[in-house]
Amino acid sequence: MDNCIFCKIIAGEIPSAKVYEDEEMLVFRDIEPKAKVHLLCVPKAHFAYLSDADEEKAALIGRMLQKVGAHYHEWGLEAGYRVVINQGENAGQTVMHLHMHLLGGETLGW
Ligand code: DGP
Repeated sequence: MDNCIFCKIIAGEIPSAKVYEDEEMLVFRDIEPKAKVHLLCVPKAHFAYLSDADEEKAALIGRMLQKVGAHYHEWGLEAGYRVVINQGENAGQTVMHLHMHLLGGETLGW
């Protein structure tokens, strides 16, 4: 997708601190961390919103969550983590490529 910053990160055109990659997803450090550990988990296929998820995309999101569950202890999240998906203006979504925030590495407030 032209002009999508996460597509550029996925394509390797913009550098990122990757912690995990497989054929359908990438996990890398957020550039503006809101917690000691703040990762972004991104599907390689571009779509903007959680509400765009048809059955196929919902299954992909499920697999992404499964992979997070299999690997979080390697990423400094072993004491627990929060998953956040922002959608739209009121939630503060700034990058229109679906992503999960993984927050942890410390006790999180609300
Ligand atoms: P959201 O507000 O849910 O759309 O979060 C987008 C996040 O993406 C925000 O926490 C900052 C992060 N971000 C934006 N641009 C870049 C970038 O170029 N590299 C990395 N690593 N993170 C970025």
